[in-house]
Amino acid sequence: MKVLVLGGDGFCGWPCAVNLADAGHDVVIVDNLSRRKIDVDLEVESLTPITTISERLRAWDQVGGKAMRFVHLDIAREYDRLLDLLRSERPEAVVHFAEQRAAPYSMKSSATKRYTVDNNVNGTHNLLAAIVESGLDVHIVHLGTMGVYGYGSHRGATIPEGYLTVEVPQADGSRFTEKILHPTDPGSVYHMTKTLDQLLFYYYNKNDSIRVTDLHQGIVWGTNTSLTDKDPRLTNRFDYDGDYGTVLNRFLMQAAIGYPLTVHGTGGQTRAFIHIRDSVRCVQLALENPPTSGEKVKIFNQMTESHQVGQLAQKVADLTGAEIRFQANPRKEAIENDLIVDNRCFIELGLRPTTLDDGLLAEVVDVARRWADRCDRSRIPCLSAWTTRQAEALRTHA
Ligand code: NAD
Ligand code: USQ
Repeated sequence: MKVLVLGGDGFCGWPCAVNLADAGHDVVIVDNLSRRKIDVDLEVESLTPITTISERLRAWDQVGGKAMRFVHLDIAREYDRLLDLLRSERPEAVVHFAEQRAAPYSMKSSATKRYTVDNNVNGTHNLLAAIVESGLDVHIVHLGTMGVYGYGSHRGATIPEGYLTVEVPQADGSRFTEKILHPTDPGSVYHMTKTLDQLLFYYYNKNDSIRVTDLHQGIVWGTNTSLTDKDPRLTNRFDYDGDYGTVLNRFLMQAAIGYPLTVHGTGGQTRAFIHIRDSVRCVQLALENPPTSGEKVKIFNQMTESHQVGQLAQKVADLTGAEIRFQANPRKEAIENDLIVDNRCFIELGLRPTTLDDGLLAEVVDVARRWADRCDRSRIPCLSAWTTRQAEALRTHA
């Protein structure tokens, strides 16, 4: 199948592109390399040394991988080029990773809030409008987030895969039932853009019958897959800094370099997780099982397990002997929340979840130890505060 992978130079996109090529698909990576430029602005680098996209593609060729092509294009700002690309490539599917994905980065300043909204909402809308204008029947597989459901109390209810069945009371006392998009409750400007994406998909699916699978993905951990491990030039990025590093990879990296594990607040926050190998597999499963014509947006919860942040820290500490240090929470988020998630769609499609107990935690620690001298410790603290109140708390507890 001909597939455009938007954002295919990023942390989730690169191993996904390689996996799809390996599975025999004809892959074109589309990326504006903005993630690499943000690293330059933030004066930080991936813990693992990553090569340029050209070098990555050369290395992939040399290890015998099915050739992939690269197009440098900004999907949020270059609408005409995006439309031309769709018309010339005529893909059967587009995998859409191309968004600014860090919640802390999105909350740093009004400039990063505006950039995140402009980039993410325009990018998704441009893609939808261009598919309609091209007249092609293209299946979009979009990387959304578990965070669209929010991390308040769900009072023990299981989060369904996108749609909630509700009863609507009528004036005459009767009730009818309806399936609606699960209410959204974003916790950052970044997460808010994903809830807006959801609505864009809903509308274009209803109006133009665009086929969409929206993957509500949890926090991705790990770094490489068996394919990106084939050559050092294929190595995937490993974000550890206070803006882009995500919690479990940060804890594993911190343990590797002897830095106390940075638990925000009480550590009672529960989040959903998925290993990068499963993330890659899920995208392939979603691509190869598209919605039928006229089917409403398919929504899958792309996660394999839920954990409380404090308990994760304890697990990493037990494994490595690391110290845990509780920090003032830079985020405005619930002190504690429950999170029970239905993920049957992928299990039924054949996903066999990789869990924390499968020995891969130690593998990430090994990767981090190997590159420990590339770590800039001054970039580890999370300094992006959600409101002036959190900023004040950070200053007081510094
Ligand atoms: P990333 O920042 O590493 O990769 C995103 C890629 O998209 C980058 O290569 C960037 O240069 C590119 N990009 C951004 N805006 C673009 C634009 N306007 N035009 C072209 N390219 C553009 O992020 P990631 O971790 O790989 O995440 C990919 C997707 O998966 C995101 O949409 C994110 O929201 C979602 N997701 C990520 C995680 C996670 O833990 N990393 C979890 C859930 C969902
Ligand atoms: N946290 C800590 N210590 C740290 C870093 C984070 O306690 O050093 C806490 C945060 O306060 C938060 C939780 O860990 O409660 C998760 O933070 P995170 O940065 O790991 O994840 P998040 O901001 O939610 O974002 C990441 C990705 C995003 C994706 C999302 C999936 O960056 O692209 O959408 O995970 S989810 O969380 O399921 O919404």
